[in-house]
Amino acid sequence: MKWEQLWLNYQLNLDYCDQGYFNFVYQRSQGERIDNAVKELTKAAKEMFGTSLMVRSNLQEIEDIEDIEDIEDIEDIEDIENLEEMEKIGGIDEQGIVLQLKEAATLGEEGYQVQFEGNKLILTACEQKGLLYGVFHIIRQAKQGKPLRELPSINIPNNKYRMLNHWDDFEGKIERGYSGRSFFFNNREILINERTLDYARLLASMGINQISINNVNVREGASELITKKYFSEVKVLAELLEGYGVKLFLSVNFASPMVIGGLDSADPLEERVIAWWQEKVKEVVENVPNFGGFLVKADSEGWPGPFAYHRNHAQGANLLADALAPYGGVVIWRCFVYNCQQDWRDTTTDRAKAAYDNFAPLDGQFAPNVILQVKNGPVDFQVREPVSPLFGQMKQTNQILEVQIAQEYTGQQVDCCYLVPMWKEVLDFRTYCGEKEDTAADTVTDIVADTVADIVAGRTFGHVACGMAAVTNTGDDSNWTGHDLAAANLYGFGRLAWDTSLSAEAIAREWIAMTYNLNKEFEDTMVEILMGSWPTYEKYTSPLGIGWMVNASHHYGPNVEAYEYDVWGTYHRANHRAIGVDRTSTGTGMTEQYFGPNAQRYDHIDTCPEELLLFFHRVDYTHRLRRGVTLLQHIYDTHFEGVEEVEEMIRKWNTMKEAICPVVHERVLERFYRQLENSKNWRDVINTYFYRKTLQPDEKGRHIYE
Ligand code: GCV
Repeated sequence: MKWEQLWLNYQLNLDYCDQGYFNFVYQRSQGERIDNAVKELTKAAKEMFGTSLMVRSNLQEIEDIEDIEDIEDIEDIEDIENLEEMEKIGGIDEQGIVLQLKEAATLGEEGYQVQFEGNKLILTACEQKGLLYGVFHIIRQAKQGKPLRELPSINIPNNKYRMLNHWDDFEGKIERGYSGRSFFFNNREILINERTLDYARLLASMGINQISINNVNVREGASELITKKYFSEVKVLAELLEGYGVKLFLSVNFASPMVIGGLDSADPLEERVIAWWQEKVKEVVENVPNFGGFLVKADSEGWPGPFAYHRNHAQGANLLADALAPYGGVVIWRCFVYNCQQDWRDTTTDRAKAAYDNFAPLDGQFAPNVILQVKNGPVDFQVREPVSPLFGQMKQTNQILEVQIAQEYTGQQVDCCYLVPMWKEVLDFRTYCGEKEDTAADTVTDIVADTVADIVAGRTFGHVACGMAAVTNTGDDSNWTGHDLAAANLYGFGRLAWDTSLSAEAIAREWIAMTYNLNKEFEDTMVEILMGSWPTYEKYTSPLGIGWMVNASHHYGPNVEAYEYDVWGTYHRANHRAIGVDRTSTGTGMTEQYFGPNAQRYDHIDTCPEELLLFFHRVDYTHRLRRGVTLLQHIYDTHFEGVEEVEEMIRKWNTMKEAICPVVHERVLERFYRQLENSKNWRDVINTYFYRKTLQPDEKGRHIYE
């Protein structure tokens, strides 16, 4: 199957002011990633400007220069050590881009610097990766039609880890995948082809530097990925990705010593288990030298973990971390640990408290190469959740923020839902984790950098291994993401993970400019569609942070009580009078997991942000919201509005018919019609449910089915 190029689809733009720079590349330093950067520049120059990029590299130039007769100063060609020197002597002075590696402590491993000298743009980095990212930035600038002189002079990523997690199963299906099958696996074989290469290019272009390729639910024999049966393919894949600055990780089963090792235990404190992991990691690293490490889902939704041996998660994670440490590898350990066998009649157990309860007390006990991966919210990627209270609690533990690009609960890439605004809210959330600091004279008392973005970037506690990860939304559909507009989420995640200060709108505009060729008016229309899409989705689905109310198992479409009497701990407990779980200090006590100002804000119904009202409080339908309407009326209003807004999105999309390629326009339109049906279904099911509970009609007399 042929696949599209997303934002790397270089279109001809002969009006671009700085295309002259794409005539020459002076490659002053050598290496595989730099070669890949040059290949990308060559491709971009050809497709955007019809130019054949001339590449001058040290080695080539030494050969070329022998042909230059009038360079009298050169007595011994071997004395010329580098291209820079030769450029001076030989007068090679065409407009172009210089790529050079130089020591510069401030740029770190991945940053780059842009300077202009005469008619050359000098791109400098300490490591090859920096040049690769810099080149993609130059191309991005050109693709948006912006002058190269407007590039920031220095660009360094905010987060060290910028990771995608694939939930690809070994047979080729993708868990919560809505865009076809895996392009990594088919029938327990690893796929490596032209598409893999294009994927690596896409990853580097948005700044992603780590991926785990297999599902955290390590099923269908995927445990064998760390056996000799698969080493040669894993190695080839790791090398291909490495060429684009991407480290390969594998998800592993905590019980691997039993599943593939023939032991009868996986107890993290048992000597033979420890020895097994050490031997296993050695074998992996010997065969796959670029290997990044493991991603682990343990004691979670039925998957094995240290609890089976009465050990805690620090003991579990350290077992793998100690084995990886000699090779510089890391363990990314997920905090998605909760009781999934709850009795709905038990009102004291609160799933939302579980990650905090299981991990916060272990702060200080994790090995330095363990990184805890924490979902953005305390439950599970719902359309609206508060930020997980675990952020800020673990001062001595590396943390990664996990979000979900795949829209499991936000429309499954059928409904348009641009998620960058949600992630921005999470990143900008102030935890107030500095407030409880010791006030003794010699300790830091004011930690002002206390947002989630600060914490995962390492600014708050000085962690060096931390960042952001996301469950990806890619598959083998020709457009990669099922819904064409869902590619904005993929791109947006990468860009945000690199620079958390970017606004959601700026990212949307950038993605649009990179992907489509639109005038300002159409760009604005598309921005409106994207920016309005999350609030719209929220309006027609479950109200005010209550979450769930989806069909069981596949999680698409409304089903108010599907999880109400089930074991998953996701209850709304609606009756004829009220709805919601009391998570305040007089309820389950979850609000107390937050630092002072947040704990107080969430604890009181009058100060609780209304979009989270039903997450933290049990509220009567007659309760008046700040805008004066009752809770019940708010539910009715938002559900009618949600459908109207989808209709408006479709109207807007139709105004863009001339501006978007017909195949894409039609593809998106088809999704919008499905979204409209979905929104109507949600509206009617939710409104009818609450009408039946309360027997109170809509104040505005709109139709609610009985
Ligand atoms: C990979 C949710 C999803 C599961 C997923 C799990 C997780 O429960 O429904 O499909 O499993 O999250 O994050 O591990």
